Amino acid sequence: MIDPIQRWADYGEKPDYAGLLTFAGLPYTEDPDELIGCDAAIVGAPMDDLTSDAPGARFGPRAIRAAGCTTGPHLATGVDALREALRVVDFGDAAILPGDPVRSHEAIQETVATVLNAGAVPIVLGGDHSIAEPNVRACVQLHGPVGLIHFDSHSDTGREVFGVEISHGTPMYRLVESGEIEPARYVQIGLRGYWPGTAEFDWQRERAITSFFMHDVRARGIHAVVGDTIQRIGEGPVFLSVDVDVLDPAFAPGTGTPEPGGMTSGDLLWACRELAAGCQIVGADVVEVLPDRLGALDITALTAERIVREVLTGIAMRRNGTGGEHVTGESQRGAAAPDRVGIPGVMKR
Ligand SMILES: [Mn+2]
Repeated sequence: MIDPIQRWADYGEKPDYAGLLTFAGLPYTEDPDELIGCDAAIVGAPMDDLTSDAPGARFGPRAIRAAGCTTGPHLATGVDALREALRVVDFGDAAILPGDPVRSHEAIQETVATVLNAGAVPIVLGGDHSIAEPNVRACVQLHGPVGLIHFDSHSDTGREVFGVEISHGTPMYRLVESGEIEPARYVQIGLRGYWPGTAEFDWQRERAITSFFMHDVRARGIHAVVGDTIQRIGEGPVFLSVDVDVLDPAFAPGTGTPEPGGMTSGDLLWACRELAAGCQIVGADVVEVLPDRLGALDITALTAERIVREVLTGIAMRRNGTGGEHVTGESQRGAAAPDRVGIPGVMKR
């Protein structure tokens, strides 16, 4: 295990641009034995062979890591998920093979399964959205059929895309048809634009899959939509899949199939934390980041990095009993922060 912060131990954090490139400066290992005792592990899945539109998501994991900063308590909740509340490591990238999506999916599934078998929650950085299939499959091997919370501007429930059955537009269809995702515990948030069509939505309706379209989010507000989602998911294991194209391209231009009229970063970050605090998340992925530069100037990768942090913060809140706003019934604003106001040295940024 290498802890990139070790050389800066006197300061408790390292400069973001220096040292080994890991997610949020987390300790790095490729040894499965060192996953024992971890609560969560970051896995990169740098493949984009199955995109139907712009390629480049293979560069996502590296860009998300580069967009990170070292950790400290979250200002809204007071939780330091990455270094205090949870034990989290960066488990590196799955051994994907360029041009061989089948064997790449096998490698992703195997790497995610290694994390799960050690008792840790896998957080997977994509990659095109086809990687949700091996990610969910690995979770199902351990937990049985799971629910799915799916942020996306597209449903990804095509039977095929351009006649191709294994694609970034089909993973959710395949996982429902195989019985691995429970359709009654499958909630989509943020759908908009012009795809898919009637056939796909008829198929979804027959299976009682829940769709909160972007116009629902706009009309009802994200707070109500997240509350309904927590109710639909209920008890039991659930996978969280975040396609960054759910965000408006103004917030996340670096993605393969951008669709105007989407969510704000603020709403998505809060929703990810709240859902992780309110549901039993057994695995998560953040996909379709097509970086256009390395480092924190890439706003899509930067937001993807923060999405992972919010998920981990929510998982920490669920475990320590703090819950989210839907559990406690009160807004977080002012709930966690006041006793830390004015304490020198708590936050350096
Ligand atoms: Mn998608």
